[in-house]
Amino acid sequence: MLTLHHAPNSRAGRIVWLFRELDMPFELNAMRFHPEDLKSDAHRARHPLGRVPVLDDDDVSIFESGAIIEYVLARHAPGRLKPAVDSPEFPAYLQWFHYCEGMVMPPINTIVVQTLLLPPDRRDEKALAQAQRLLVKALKPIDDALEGREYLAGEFSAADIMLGHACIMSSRMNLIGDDMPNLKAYVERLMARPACAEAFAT
Ligand SMILES: N[C@@H](CCC(=O)N[C@@H](CS)C(=O)NCC(=O)O)C(=O)O
Repeated sequence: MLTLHHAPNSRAGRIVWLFRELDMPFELNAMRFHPEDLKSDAHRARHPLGRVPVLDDDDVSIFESGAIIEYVLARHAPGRLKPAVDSPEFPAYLQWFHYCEGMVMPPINTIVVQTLLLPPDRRDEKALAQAQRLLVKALKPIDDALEGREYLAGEFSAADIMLGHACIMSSRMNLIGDDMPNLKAYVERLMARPACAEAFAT
C-alpha cells in the first residue's frame, strides 16, 4: 500500500499530482503545515528533518520529492511520464527535472521564509529582494526553453510535475512577468490539467 505523508501548500502536492496523472490509488496522511505535526516524533521517525513529502510503500520509506517521483515511476509505472533513455528528449527531461530543486527552489525557499515563516520583526527586506531577483533569473531560461513547445521534454512528463509545480508557486508569488509569456501560458496549461488542479487543492 502506498501512503503519502502530506501537508497542504507544500512539495507534497507534486506526489498527489503524480498519482492523479497515473490514476494510481494511494492513502493520504494529511498533516497540518505546523510543527506540532511535522516535528512530531512520529513524523521525525519518517524524515529526520520533519519535512514533507515522505512516501511509504509497504516496507520502503523514502523522502525527497524528486526521488519519490523517480521511485514511483521505476517501480510502479515503468515507461510512463518519462522519455526513454534513447529518446532525444531524455537529456532535457533530466535537466529540467533537476533544475527544479537545484536552481529554482532555493530562492523560493528564501522568499517563503522571508514572507511567511519568519515573524515580521525578523524579516530581512534585502534578503527577500535578492531572492526575488535570483528567482526571476532562474525562471527566464525556462521561458526560453518553452518557446514553441507545450512541455519541457516532448510529451507531458514528470519533469513538468517537478518544475511545473515550482513555476506555479512562482506565478502565485507574482514573479512571472509579461516578459515571460511562454512561462505564463505554461502555468495556465498545467493548471488546466485536472490532476494538477486537484493537487493544488489538496
Ligand atoms: N528537497 C526536499 C525539500 C522538502 C521540504 O523542505 N519540504 C517543506 C515543504 S515544501 C517542508 O516540509 N517544510 C517544513 C519545515 O521546514 O519545517 C524535497 O524536494 O522533498
